[in-house]
Amino acid sequence: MAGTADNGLKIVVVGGFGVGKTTMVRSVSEIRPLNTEETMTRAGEGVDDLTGVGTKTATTVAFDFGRITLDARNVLYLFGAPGQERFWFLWDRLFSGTLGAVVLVDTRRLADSWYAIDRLEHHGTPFIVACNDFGGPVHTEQEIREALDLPEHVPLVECDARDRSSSKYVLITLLEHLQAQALRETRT
Ligand SMILES: Nc1nc2c(ncn2[C@@H]2O[C@H](COP(=O)(O)OP(=O)(O)OP(=O)(O)O)[C@@H](O)[C@H]2O)c(=O)[nH]1
Ligand SMILES: [Mg+2]
Repeated sequence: MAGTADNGLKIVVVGGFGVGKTTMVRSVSEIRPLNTEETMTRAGEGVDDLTGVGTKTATTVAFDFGRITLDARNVLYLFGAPGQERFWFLWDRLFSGTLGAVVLVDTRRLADSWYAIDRLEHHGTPFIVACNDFGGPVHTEQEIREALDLPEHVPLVECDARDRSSSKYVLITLLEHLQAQALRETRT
């Protein structure tokens, strides 16, 4: 990796099992991302709830890692969290030193995102919520905000994690949110 960038910004993509975190890190990273995926085996049957993610064959067991160069001095390091409940103990470590987070949501399984939001609020890590398009029922923004108990100041966007420009837009929304928050803090 280039030794020139002197400002590494850490961003985490978090959310429930199979919401598309690895897909998002893969689609935006400019390096071939490090994935710590393992094939899902029959041992996971009955443990992993595959409702809505029936065709899934691999799952993240540690984290995904990707990189995006912003300019000559600033680099984004993207970490994708593991989604399965038995790996959630890794999240608190992953959140340390994080500038901000994207909570990816599958609107068919909104409750799966509660824990991620709860942990981020606990850590005081700023975040935005991105609804990944799985072709599920269309909810209004208000319905999603209510289901997630999401305050008005937290941005809520839609995305397709498989699409590079869509995933980029999510990251830009997060960076703008962080910038706006930093501005507010310097004024007060
Ligand atoms: N339809 C649709 N499928 C998607 C989208 N994003 C990801 N997928 C698919 O959903 C499945 C799960 O994606 P992953 O990226 O592995 O999800 P994950 O959140 O990393 O999963 P874990 O690490 O196991 O928690 C894969 O089969 C993807 O191809 C999307 O935007 N739309
Ligand atoms: Mg994954």
